[in-house]
Amino acid sequence: MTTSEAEQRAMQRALALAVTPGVPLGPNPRVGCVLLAPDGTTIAEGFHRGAGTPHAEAAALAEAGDAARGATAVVTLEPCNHTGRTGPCSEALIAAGVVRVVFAQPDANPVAVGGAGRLREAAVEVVGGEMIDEAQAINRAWTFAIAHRRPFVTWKFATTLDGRSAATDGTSRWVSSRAARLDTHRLRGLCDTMLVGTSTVEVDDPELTVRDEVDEPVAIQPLRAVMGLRDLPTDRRIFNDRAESVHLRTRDPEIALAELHARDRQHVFLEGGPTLARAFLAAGLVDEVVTYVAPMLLGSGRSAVADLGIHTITDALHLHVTDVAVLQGHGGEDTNVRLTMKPQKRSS
Ligand code: AOF
Ligand code: ZN
Repeated sequence: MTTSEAEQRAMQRALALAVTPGVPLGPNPRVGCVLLAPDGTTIAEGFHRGAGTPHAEAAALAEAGDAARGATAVVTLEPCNHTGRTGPCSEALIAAGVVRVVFAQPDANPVAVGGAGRLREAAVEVVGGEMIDEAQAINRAWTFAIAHRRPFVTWKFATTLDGRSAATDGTSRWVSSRAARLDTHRLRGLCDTMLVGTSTVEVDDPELTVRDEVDEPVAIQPLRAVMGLRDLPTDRRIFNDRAESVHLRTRDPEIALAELHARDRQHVFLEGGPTLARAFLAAGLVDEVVTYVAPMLLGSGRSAVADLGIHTITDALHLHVTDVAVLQGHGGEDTNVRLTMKPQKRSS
């Protein structure tokens, strides 16, 4: 079944509504909805404002009132079919007299699944998959976490030109420039979990909060998770009251991610040291790598990742570059480069 030009325009609008600034990045998906009259004009719009608030469809229906009868609902995610924090949107659309639903991304969430089927049962016309790529990109981590039953993992590190993340005396401030550090905070803010190992907490004592240009913590902070078996002193900065923190008593990346998934976490920002990085890489649990390269040489010192047991070049772990950004230095600081990469899955 095809969609009309008015429906395609409405989907563009619904995608824009979904990413309205201020809407939290999780744990719920960001969703937009536009209700169209039979002549293609807009009756009402809605978007989801975060867990516990009405779904996008419900928000649009509330605005439309009786005008929803005979309407087409254009929505970025397949309407849900469950009673969770709110009621099922499939039933709300049927009750309101909506006759046609165009959605982008199917909902694979096991608790919500089945909306399209329920609507069809009630003789509502349903078209799925319209602008699906754009819709999935909006909720990349949410979509990934449902498909893989674990959070998406971004491993971030800063390095010198010769692949060192700290000098031999352990000092690592300041490998990257201020512009690169600010950029890191922006990326931290796009995740819902910061993850490091116990040794990073012992040695570097990072606060792991997201801070703005004037070094003030932003309003919504990711969970700060530390993994490892060792006990930690409670006076470490990671345990201060500026954000939530949790100690995951395991060294196993898979178990750590399972625990975070159980807490509804969908995007982990891995900022641990070389040992933790190796554990995640060896387990095939790194989905994205973000690297800040500083024009600096050390010649010795700690590598960004511990020994991967690779002894010949043909065994190298390859990454595919998806983005390159130049972070211009200010006030005498040099330019840094940010590489975003995807690890290539190994056949063996
Ligand atoms: C949303 N907003 O606009 C739509 C959602 O936490 P609950 O009980 O409200 O349910 C969340 C699930 O509902 C979500 O994971 C997704 O599968 C479905 N649709 N959720 O938060 C929306 N349309
Ligand atoms: Zn819903």
